[in-house]
Amino acid sequence: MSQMRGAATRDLLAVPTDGPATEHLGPGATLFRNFARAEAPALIAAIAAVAREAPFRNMTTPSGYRMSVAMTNCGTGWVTDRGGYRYAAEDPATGRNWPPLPSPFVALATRAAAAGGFPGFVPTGCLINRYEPGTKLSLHQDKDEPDRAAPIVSISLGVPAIFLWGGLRRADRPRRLRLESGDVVVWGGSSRLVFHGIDTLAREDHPLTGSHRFNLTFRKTN
Ligand code: MD3
Ligand code: FE
Repeated sequence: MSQMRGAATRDLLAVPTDGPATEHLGPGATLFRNFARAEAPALIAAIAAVAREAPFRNMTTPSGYRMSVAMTNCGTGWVTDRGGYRYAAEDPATGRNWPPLPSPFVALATRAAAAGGFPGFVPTGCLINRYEPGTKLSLHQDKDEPDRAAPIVSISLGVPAIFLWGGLRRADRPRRLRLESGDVVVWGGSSRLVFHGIDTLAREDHPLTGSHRFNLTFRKTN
């Protein structure tokens, strides 16, 4: 860090890393710590802009449960309700298209995917998850994308969380992995269908997001 920066900026960039910058997690799965750290404030501003057009909401699972994680989308959006899971161009809450995917973030996701061994990844949608203290995401597989050869690129922002990273069977005991603001994970290949989730979010304060954690998942939805 030889550049001159203001103290506030330096505090946001110079952060604890309790592990190598790049960690191979499994076949096709790579964690890039702090990969999106510099872009985090812009990503959070973009999330706020999306949420003004397409507010966060707690969707309902096909079996009727209200998800504790609040969600919105840009690009093609992931939706769940009593009718099932699907990707849709329109936000069912407003009947309007989801806001467009900001092109700098498409470029970031493409760059991360290439670093993870998936050159040419062009996401068409981004699901935005918002966690508050006490919320969690139960173990699940992401199976709603038709092109399983395409990876999913995930960016964590704000309060750290424990990612639960299981196997190809629901019963496989998950590993626990701490994901911090700016961390990027690329999930592809034979890791694409692993069961995964997020443990109950602790009550913590983060300088960029307060008590919230956000997660962006960039996906090829067609
Ligand atoms: C591994 N989100 O939106 S991101 C999801 O932090 C989701 O909000 C979590 O699981 C979150 O579906 C985890 C990491 C992630 C995302 C998608 C995956 C890991 C994945 C798809 C396949 C395998
Ligand atoms: Fe998932």
